[in-house]
Amino acid sequence: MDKTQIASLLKSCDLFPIPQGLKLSYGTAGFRGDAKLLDSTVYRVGILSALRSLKLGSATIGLMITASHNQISDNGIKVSDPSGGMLSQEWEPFADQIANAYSPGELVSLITQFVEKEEIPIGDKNGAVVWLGRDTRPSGESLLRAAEIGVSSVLGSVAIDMGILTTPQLHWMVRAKNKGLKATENDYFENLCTTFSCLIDLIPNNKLEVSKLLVDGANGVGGEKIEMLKGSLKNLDLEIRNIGRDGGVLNEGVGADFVQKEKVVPLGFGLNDVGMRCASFDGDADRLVYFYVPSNSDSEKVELLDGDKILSLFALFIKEQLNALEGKHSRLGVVQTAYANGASTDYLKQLGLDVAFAKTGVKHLHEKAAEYDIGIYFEANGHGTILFSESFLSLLVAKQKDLTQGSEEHKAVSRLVAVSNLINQAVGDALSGLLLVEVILQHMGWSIQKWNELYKDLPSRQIKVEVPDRTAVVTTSSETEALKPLGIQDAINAEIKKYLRGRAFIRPSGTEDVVRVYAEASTQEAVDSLAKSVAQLVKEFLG
Ligand code: G16
Repeated sequence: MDKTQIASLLKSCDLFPIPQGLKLSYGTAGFRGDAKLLDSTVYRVGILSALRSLKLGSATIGLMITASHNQISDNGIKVSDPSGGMLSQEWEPFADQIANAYSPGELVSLITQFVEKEEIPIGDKNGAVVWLGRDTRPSGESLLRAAEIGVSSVLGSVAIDMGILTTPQLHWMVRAKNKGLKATENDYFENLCTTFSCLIDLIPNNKLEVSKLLVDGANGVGGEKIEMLKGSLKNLDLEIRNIGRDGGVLNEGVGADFVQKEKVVPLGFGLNDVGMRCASFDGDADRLVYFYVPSNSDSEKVELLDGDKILSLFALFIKEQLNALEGKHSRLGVVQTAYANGASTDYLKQLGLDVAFAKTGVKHLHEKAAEYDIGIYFEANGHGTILFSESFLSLLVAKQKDLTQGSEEHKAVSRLVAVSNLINQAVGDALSGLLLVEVILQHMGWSIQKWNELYKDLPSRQIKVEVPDRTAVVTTSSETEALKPLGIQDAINAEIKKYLRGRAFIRPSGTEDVVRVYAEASTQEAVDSLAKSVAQLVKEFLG
């Protein structure tokens, strides 16, 4: 790096001193924490994004300011690689190092070493390009400015503010841009409408009365965006609540994380909505869950259709289309995490599917799903999508041209091609996921209740435990057993043994300052008791 570049970094770095005592690590989906403490981190990730772009031939990189499901006072940062997927995990240690470099000298020295090691063509005539997006958090705007300064401190780089977006919109746009496709927000919406309409037209005997879908927007960006899309969607009657306009607070008593963890109605929903099909987004609209208030309900409890059930619905539909294809045997696989309900895994296996497991975090599931011709991945919390390999997609497109229009095989191929265009190929996307669920339900002629009957969830419970240092919990790579603190796993095993179909594990969250406890057992009473005793063990060993 030449002197001018070093001077530029030193100058901008002075604007963003690291708060005393702050120690952050690149977590499940980037850096996250109290927004007031994040200026220096976001500025540094701005620098990293510019370097990443330069390393990859000035390809466009995405930088999203969001803390997704976390409380409104938090914020964070997610980085999209040129493919639209998450930042390559190989760069995470560098992200950790620079985020925690206290002095400007240390920061510049780390960057200099990294630039040399990675042979990053800094100072070349083609500069870096970074697209910035943010969710609706009030802290987003000033953090975005810090990111811009970070990007611009790498000389010749351009930071473009794309405005308020959902995380999956930014990932989609970055992917499209780097593929040389139309990549504006309008293009994103237009693509959703066209492909949704195409799938609706392919529904056999499409004379169904379409019932209203109620959407909980988590008082965040997703509600706003689906409201914009609403008028352009044919065959879909939407009512959107929790858009964040009537004093509702982001993720507070609303949203996918709340509904999935608590299994109760979000604010704005209640006994008047008994039996209605409802969907819930999270704060940056990359997660989706469905729910309904059961008819026998006299409480706030809901019937939850989580990521596992969405995965099962998608798998069933894709499998049905693949079965209609002659010739090549395709590799369809599904990917889950340790949080997947045991009953969903049993169901998927009964369907004859290849079920793989990955660690928590879409970056891990995405990688695994990309190994198949069609890989469907979902976390129970509602984060997931369907990936089509380039080679399999080319084969489908060629088939679509060759086959006789109107034949059953042609329709099946056309549905698969349309799904590959509708569903976000970059990352889990609540908007495109919702549209696909709606098409499939109409295709099957199913109500939400009928969909729910695919299998019955084993009773489960998740608890968050606050401890002084969550990093004291170290798990095996599958995350199902704790290696540290020593002795805790034996104690957990002893508890599990007491329960029929008992299963439980602990892991440190990579987005919140808590240890997560997950438990399953044959009855709700049993699982509540198992989760409680495991949480107690966490407190005893780490408290
Ligand atoms: C992020 C990740 C998800 C992960 C979730 C919870 O979601 O993208 O893959 O499941 O965090 O992670 P953890 O259990 O480590 O806190 P989001 O929607 O918050 O960005």
